[in-house]
Amino acid sequence: MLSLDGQWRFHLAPSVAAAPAGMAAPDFDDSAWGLLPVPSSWPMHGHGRPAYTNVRYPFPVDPPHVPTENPTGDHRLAFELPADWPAGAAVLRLDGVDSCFVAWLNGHELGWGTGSRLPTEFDVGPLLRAGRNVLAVRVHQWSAASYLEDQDMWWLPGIFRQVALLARPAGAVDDIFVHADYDRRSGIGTLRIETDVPALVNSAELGVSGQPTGEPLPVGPVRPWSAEQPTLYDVTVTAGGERIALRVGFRTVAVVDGQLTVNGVPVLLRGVNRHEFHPELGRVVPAETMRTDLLLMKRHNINAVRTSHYPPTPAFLDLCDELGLWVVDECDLETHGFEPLGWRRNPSDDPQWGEAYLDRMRRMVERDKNHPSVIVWSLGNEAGIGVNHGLMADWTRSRDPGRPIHYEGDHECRYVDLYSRMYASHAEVDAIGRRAEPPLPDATLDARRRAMPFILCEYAHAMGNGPGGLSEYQELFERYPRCQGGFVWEWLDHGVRQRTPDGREYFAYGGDFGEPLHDGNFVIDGLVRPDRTPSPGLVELAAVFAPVGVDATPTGLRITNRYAVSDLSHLAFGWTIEVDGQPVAGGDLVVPPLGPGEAVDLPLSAAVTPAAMSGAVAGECWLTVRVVLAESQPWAAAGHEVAWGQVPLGEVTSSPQVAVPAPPARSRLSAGRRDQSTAARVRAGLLRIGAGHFDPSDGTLVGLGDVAFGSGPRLDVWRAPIDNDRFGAHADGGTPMEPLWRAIGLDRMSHRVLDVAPEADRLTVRTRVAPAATDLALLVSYAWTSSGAGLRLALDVLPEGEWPGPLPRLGVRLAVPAELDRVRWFGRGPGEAYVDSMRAARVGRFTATVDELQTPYVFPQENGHRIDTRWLRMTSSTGAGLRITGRPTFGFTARRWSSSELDRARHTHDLAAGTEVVVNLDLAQRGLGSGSCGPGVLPQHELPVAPASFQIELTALPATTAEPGEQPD
Ligand code: IPT
Repeated sequence: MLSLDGQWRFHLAPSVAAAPAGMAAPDFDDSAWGLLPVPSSWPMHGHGRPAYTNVRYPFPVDPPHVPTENPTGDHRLAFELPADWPAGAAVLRLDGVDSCFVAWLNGHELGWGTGSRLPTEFDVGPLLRAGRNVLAVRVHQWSAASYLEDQDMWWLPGIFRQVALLARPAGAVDDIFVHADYDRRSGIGTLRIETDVPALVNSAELGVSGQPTGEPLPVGPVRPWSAEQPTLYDVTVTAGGERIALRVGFRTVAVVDGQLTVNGVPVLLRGVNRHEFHPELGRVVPAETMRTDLLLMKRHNINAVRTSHYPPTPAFLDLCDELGLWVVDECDLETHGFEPLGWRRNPSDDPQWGEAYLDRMRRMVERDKNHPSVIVWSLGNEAGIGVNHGLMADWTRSRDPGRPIHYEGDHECRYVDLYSRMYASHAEVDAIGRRAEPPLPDATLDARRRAMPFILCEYAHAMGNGPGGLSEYQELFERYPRCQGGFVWEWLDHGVRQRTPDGREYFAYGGDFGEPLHDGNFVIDGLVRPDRTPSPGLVELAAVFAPVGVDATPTGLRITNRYAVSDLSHLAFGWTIEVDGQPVAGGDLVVPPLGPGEAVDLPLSAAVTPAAMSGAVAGECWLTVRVVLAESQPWAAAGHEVAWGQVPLGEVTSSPQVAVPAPPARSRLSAGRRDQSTAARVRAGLLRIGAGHFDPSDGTLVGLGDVAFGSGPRLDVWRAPIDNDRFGAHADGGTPMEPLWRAIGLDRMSHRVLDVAPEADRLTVRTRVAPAATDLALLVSYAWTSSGAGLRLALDVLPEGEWPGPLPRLGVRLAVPAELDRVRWFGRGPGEAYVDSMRAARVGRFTATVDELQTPYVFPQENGHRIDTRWLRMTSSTGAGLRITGRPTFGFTARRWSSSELDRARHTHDLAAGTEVVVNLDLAQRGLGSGSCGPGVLPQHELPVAPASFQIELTALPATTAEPGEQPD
């Protein structure tokens, strides 16, 4: 093989007519052309610009015609044929060219190709010359084939996968098809290798020596291939002087009794949809990035990939074979842009397009059939339904009966073997799990579909902050044998790395390149950022997908093995007990080597009761069990955490009482007045309760001990809308929240002071909080009392009027000096968590800076919320600051900008630190849901407008006040 990747000469013309004549001639003078790397997406190298649309075609829908303005990229490469290149047949292979090309070698036209994510091969042997050869490739951005490639991604033309020359010895194999079945009862594998010419099979590992291809060879017992244990055997096939190295995995895929099984065992797909994208290179994904993607997936308990919505770079499937992932390999086919037109003239049902559909399916199956990781063929995505899908399915079934066929758009499951849906709500999945979905009109089709396994080929749209509701889906997948999991949409944010003129980096999305038609940040909907930084959504997914359950029971804990084939012997279990977030005891946990699906209940020993805990710390006591790899795996080192769980052990009260921090020694505001009683009085224009000072005109807290508030705690119901608030709930027909909230005016509430009523040791402030132009209101009462060193706030909220929808949040907002940027808390963490996305947040004691609390979503929105906080300290470098104690808990965000600034920002660089830290203390926030494409927030995670009460305590911390059990800052 000779790789032809490298620097090529390149010229871009705005149309076919404007492209240079004669450029295919070997002696054409291309010296004035620039250089372009191949493979590449040319708009990523300054030639034209990327453009993003989701569903809509960026050109008039007039199949098969495309615009006259058709960017045409001419590529030329002069290469030396190595002196020892064998004479005879040779093949030129282009693994991916978007979208249509013509190729010439030494001035001879080789032919043309379409099918951007599919290989094209040309016989070139007789055209090769000793020494210098010239390859010319003319690529058109648009072609009739573009109608079949309307996937939700950037439009990026170019030769974006490798180009190679392959010598083909006489008598060598042109086609090879490995069938490697596994019989679970006997443990025997059957290897049958089909070749187009006679050839010999060898494998030292399998004890096969010089057997002819074509015959079934019983081997073994063998270790079967699975995503959990991806055993591969080296096999060679020899013919025509050529030896072909294969890596063979034995596995048998079958639908048995309404379940998708591999090697006789039902599989649960814990999957993601993966597009191929790189923030600088576009459609070119370097090998290291591909590996990074897969390692991240494995480390986050993902066991399956749908190659949405086209076959991936071939090397990706080698890695899936090696590292172990179940793959749904999807054909390069989508005609979604016909949907807004009522599917009029959709190619899927037009026989003129039949051969084009078949060609795509054939090329995918023939390319990828020897990968054990590929367990399902998918006919494509969002192309409506039509006779051409039938052609694809029929051909595939006859060519490869060993894999079931998937296509979500086939709602009646006429052509497919699996029932698949996208973005079905939890309630719908529940009905499908019970095989109780609404019937199809045709009874035969209905019976057939009802007997099929069910998967969600897309669910839990990971756009921006979210998705919420993952654990509720997983419960359904685990409850119903018919529900075999699914694929979260999607793996990656397709943001394009850019810099502002002053050098600040950000990621661009639709519209940022001046596209007249675009779909904005809908292309930013992944579990990892464009640079592959995991989002909180991915961390949540890892916890939800954990292959080992660690759950509290009334008497202890239950360990559940959720693997399909592995026992637990590759894992180590450790436990820790923490009181008020401080470790007091720990050790190893002995867990029997449970088989797949087995569980064991472990009672807690008397040694871990709160009474038995001693030490300086009192408070909440938690047992945490961590499950880690006992030994290194190819995808993670020993000690990597695969699961964890917590058991609440109650309160430790036997220890000495925690000392309440003393009031500030030298308080700027209260100097000289500490001997006075805590009764409320007006002094120097301020109203004082204990250590707190209030503005008598509106009852706002202006200072507490040494802490001066930029603004005191005040009711707040607004959050910078998340994408799931902004877009319509697609599957449950719900309305998007953001327009409703803005119409009501939640982003512009005004606070009218009704009453400021100081009493002995108490200040009651009543306000009416309401937006302009409506008669809706929240009547708020703030009752402030002294708690000695600090202040207690009891907040009561009473709604007035008919509120049409839920609130984004309910709590108070305050602003503290910018230097109080060191944050420590006891509650759930370490990462952000919301009521419907908190499986990954454990109860513990955590530290972060204000800057570290932010999640820089590519499209700025509410983020960074910490839930179930018991106490929170915000201190400066001296250790002085503020402690907030929940009664019992609260959620918080702390950031250097306001929610309004966050709301207005369109890119991360729009946010600039101000002179304060804005802190929100929430009684509750509405859940995240998945409404940007799919069901909204589940009812139990909504935040309806209702009477509410909320209590917290604020204490000023003098410098170097430490939490019990800790060293001072
Ligand atoms: C679904 C598409 O299949 C997927 O490619 C992506 O566009 C996703 O939506 C949105 O991000 S189709 C939609 C109509 C449910």
